[in-house]
Amino acid sequence: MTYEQLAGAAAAVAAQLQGLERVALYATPTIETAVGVLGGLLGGLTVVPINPKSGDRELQHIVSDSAPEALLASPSVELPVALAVGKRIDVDPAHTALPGVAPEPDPEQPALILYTSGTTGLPKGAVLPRRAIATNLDALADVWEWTADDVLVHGLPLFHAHGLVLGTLGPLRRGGRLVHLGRFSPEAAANELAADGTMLFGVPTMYARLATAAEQDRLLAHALGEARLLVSGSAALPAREHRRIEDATGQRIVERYGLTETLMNCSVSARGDRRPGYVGSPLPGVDVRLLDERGQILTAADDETIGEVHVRGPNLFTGYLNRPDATASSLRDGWFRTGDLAACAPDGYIRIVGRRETDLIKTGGYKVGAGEVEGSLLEHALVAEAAVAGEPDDDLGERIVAWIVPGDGPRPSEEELANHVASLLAPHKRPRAVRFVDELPRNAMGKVVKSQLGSSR
Ligand code: MCA
Ligand code: AMP
Repeated sequence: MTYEQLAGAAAAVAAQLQGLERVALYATPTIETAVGVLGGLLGGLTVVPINPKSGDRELQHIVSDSAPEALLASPSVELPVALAVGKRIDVDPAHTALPGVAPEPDPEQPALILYTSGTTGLPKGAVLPRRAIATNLDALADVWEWTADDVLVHGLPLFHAHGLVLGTLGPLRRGGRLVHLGRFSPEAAANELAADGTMLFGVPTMYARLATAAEQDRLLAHALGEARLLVSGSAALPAREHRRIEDATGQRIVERYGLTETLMNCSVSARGDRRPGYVGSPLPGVDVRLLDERGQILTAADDETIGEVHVRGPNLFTGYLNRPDATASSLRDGWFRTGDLAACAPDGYIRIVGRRETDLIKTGGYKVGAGEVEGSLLEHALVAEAAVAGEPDDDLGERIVAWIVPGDGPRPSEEELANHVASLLAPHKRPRAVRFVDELPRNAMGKVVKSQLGSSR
């Protein structure tokens, strides 16, 4: 779509949303999602993007928690029953209305509510105000020298910050172009970069697959090598993949670090030193500090002393929807506690080394709470006890593994349990391996000791 067509189609959506405050968006990887989110934001509403592959439990939770007054969806999609939100509004890119010049709402007004997993329970809705999105995109433009001349290429899902905020609102804020692949594949990404793409956004799993493809295909490697910027984020990019991409393409990946709640905190700049394992320096306007176990601010920038990353700045969310408890424990005196552990190098570069919570798993760049997967496994009639943890995986970074004590009756198959989770939650939350055990290792309090799961039988 041209900017003129997009403005007309978004105005048509905004016109249908008049008088509403909060709208859900069935965020398929299609142009309708871009038009829908833009229409909502143009109309001054809060948009709640929904993973179209969500299972029933997630849909019920998101709908009851965020209480949207309407749902934006492409006219061609058949919606799941659990998404029976009052009013359905079709997003048709061919519709057009005269773009109005509504005044920009208050910068503190919520623009997006993005659902993100925690260690226990169902995902929490992070409320992102307009100023967080605007300032963060401008800070990224600054460090990446991102302009209207850039053509961004990616195949990220459009219901998370990476694909939607950075990957969709990002190019629009610059007045540049976006080519969404619909579905990621190394070949599709390389074809677009070989055409006129200048930047690629991806999660480490995508770069691992690109590295394998580039090692086998010189033309594909050349296309990656010619890009202005290859940017990785959402999970740690292993140094190995960084080097494989460099060896095959001559191009070094730029890594950046963020969270749904904070958007982007740190990045290597376009002209910066692209060292494997480092996510660069804090973005302009963003304060980052590391705290040790006693809560003392670390002063050593020795690249060795490890502390928890705390972040402050205009990029922060305002809190979790309907969860004052969770907001209060993560956001104190303007600082957000990320739960990530890092060291700081003498030149200010941050190196993320791990996470405080072992119950959070990053798989393919998706954050998944172990508790959420355990809860859905326990809903299966043939499961007596369940424990879930992440294990290293060359492709996904971490894979979800479930330890199951079967109940009375036949033992369920691995596939049956994976499908069960995939139907209640989203398919990316399904266990990739299931291990049946007689009992789970527990401490004196009865709590499962996850570090001993590997040795349980
Ligand atoms: C497989 N499938 C199933 C089942 N098994 N469907 C139903 N039931 C099952 N049992 C389907 C899947 O839905 C998928 O469909 C296809 O089969 C392949 O599944 P899978 O192997 O899981 O997918 P994949 O090919 O491994 O996906 C890898 C990926 C993906 C493309 C890298 O993980 C991905 O898109 N990751 C991006 C995550 C992301 O954007 N995170 C940002 C969070 P289909 O292929 O059609 O889906 S924001 C964030 O982290 C912060 C802010 C930041 O810093 O960015
Ligand atoms: P999410 O909750 O899905 O927004 O995921 C945020 C988490 O992704 C952060 O807390 C980090 O653990 C992880 N993350 C994002 N980018 C990076 C990165 N470049 N390196 C390491 N971890 C990252």
